[in-house]
Amino acid sequence: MQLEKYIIDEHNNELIDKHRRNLEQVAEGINGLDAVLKKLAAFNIAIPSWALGTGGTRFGRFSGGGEPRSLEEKIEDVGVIHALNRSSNSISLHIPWDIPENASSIKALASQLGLHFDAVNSNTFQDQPDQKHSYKYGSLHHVDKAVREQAIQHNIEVINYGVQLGSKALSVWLSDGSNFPGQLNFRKAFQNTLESLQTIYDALPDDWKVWIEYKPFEPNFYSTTIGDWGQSLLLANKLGGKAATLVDLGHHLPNTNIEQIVSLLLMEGKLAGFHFNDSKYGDDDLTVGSINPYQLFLIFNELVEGMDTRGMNHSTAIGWMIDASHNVKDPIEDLLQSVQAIKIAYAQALIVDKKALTDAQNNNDVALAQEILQDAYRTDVRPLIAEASLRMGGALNPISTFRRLKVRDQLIKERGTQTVATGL
Ligand code: AOS
Ligand code: ZN
Ligand code: ZN
Ligand code: ZN
Repeated sequence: MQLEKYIIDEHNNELIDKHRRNLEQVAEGINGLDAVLKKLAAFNIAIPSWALGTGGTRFGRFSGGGEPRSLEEKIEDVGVIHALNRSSNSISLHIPWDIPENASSIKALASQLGLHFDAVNSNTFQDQPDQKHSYKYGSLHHVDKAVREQAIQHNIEVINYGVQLGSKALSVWLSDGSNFPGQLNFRKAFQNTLESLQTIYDALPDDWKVWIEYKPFEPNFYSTTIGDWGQSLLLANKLGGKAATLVDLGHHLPNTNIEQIVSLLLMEGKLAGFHFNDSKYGDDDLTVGSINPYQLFLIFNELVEGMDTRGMNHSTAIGWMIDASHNVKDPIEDLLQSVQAIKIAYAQALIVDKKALTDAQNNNDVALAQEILQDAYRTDVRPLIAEASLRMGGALNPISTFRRLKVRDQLIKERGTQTVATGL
């Protein structure tokens, strides 16, 4: 299924008068409005292929109907999202949940929908039916070299798929760790991981990156071999310039100051990018901005300040991805909400009065510094997001348009009600 632009325009026409009034109101208080709108229009966030089915919690799968049954249909769904919000022009594949067997036709389908392929993800946290060695006790860190070799080969295979599709990065998330004290020699586990990653690193094409994700716990509950940003950064520094640290927002212990981590990784040139989501307890993978939108804003505030200081292009310098999904929402609506939340936080960060904030910091005027940040955070920037979308040919209100056009009903008609997509 493909959404035609004229159908989106029709719905926009019903909303346009109200939109113009709202925009006028907020525009008044914003310096350099046009520059802000241009940045918002250029901003895109990759959609994870595994979020398009109603997977969500790992403990049960409940079909919502009309879910993608193949990689082609996942790409079509991202096409729908992108047609609506004009901010989701890429998809991130997870191998072997996705097998791009016929790369050239997959690539052609994507580019016909204005999409390209973001980072490819490897999977050495599950055993596949045909594999020789088990990952029960880990993969790249495993005590047995044969298991490490198998996991290395899988990562190289993922790179090869990615090359055919035009991806430029490999994301590695390891579930490697231990459940009980004494189970592992931490140092040897780390060294094995480094050695394995080095072999994968050496197989990267010149213009590729490897992004190293960290996570404090789950599925292992005593130690994780790449457990925090320090361990990821240590690996990335040892590997070299093509390696960097990927920050998944849900991969922190409660109340961790993620914005500070982001600021320092950026300073070091080692921030690979993000897996955006939100959480209340752990790696909940909830819709971005659903629990703590202020934290998201504070992260974007560091990003904008840090990127501007380093002269980085906001939209292309790092990887912007979502890693969220749940089974009580329509996955497309859920992803549309996540992208909107990210764009709202980004817009709020763009309108922070940077000069005034720097002055307040230099004068130790703590109250004023807070006022400046919260002034931006409490601005309703939604008309700016809507305007940027409109200018790019998208919907003023992507979710209402999705509902209005009864997209899910059409997908159910096409694909049926009992569809459970592959993935976690
Ligand atoms: C797992 O917790 C990580 O967030 C990974 O990014 C993983 O590959 C992804 O969530 C798919 O399960
Ligand atoms: Zn993740
Ligand atoms: Zn995760
Ligand atoms: Zn997560």
